[in-house]
Amino acid sequence: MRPTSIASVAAVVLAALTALPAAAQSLKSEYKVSTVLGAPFPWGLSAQRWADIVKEKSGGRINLKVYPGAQLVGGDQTKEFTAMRQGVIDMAVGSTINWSPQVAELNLFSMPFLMPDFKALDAITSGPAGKKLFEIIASKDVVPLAWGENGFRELSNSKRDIKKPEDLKGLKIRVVGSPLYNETFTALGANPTQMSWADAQPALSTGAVDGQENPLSVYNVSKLHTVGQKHLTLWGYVADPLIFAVSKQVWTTFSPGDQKIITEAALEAGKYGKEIARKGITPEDPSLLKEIEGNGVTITRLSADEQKAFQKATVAVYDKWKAKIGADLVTAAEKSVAAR
Ligand code: X2X
Repeated sequence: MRPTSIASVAAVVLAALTALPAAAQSLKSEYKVSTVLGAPFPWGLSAQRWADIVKEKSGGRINLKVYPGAQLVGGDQTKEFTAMRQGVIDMAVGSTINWSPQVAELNLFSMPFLMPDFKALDAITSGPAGKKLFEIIASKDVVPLAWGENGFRELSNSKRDIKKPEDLKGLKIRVVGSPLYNETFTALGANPTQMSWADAQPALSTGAVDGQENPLSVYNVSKLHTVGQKHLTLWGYVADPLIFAVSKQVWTTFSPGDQKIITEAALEAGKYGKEIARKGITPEDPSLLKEIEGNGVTITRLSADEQKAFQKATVAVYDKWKAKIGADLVTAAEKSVAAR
């Protein structure tokens, strides 16, 4: 070997060696995690739990920071998925509703009266439909890691108790995200209007809208009783799981060991999120319901027949969207619910 080639081999070896520590240090000082709701909402608490576990398990090397209020996308929660896809947002704990404009199949969870209870929701997310949805998300440059929970979305308004579809007639109801919500509320005789959560709260307090639908934890932490939302109906028409996910562009920069840490932490945080989102709203533990009633709110519980009337009124919407979402996927979900 001539001296010059020895020198050039040495240069290559040296470059490779110096690149090693550089690769090990390629972690960013902060990974931005987008959410709509921060702590003390269960949503934000579960995102924070993800960050805490990752920090601990990585010995402080990997720093996730939660940015609530969809602030990384200027408050427009329906742009979160696209921003993550493009790598503008590193990570998110996002709602299937907010991602449904980009991932149409996620409308599955917004199908009226598909899921009668938590078992049904879990049967879907842990079954073939849930697996398929993760595959679809992964095909769009976003790596889904775990399911979390916002919750069953119950109906509140400032005007009257809602016991039958006719009671909704003419009420202005704030909805989010997908046109499926517009169609569901229109079928029920209401007057739906779409807006972000950031816009919804002032709209409720000025009376620009009469009502909204959100999980009871959201209703309570947001103190919606203080903006006139004194009529609450438990109708369980849809449930809203969350997904812990990482932008693919960011994901590929992590070592397999760090990917494992981030995945396991997401699974643990998701489990925790489900637990706290379900607290206080079951027959065994109605503490949150009691607290809401204590604030002077009338809670209307529907009998099976009363609930059927709402379901009947939305069947045409369900059938139309079953075809739109994909009959195979919806059928797989229906089978998981039936077999729960
Ligand atoms: O906007 C809503 O209603 C909320 C907070 O539940 C979601 O982000 C889906």
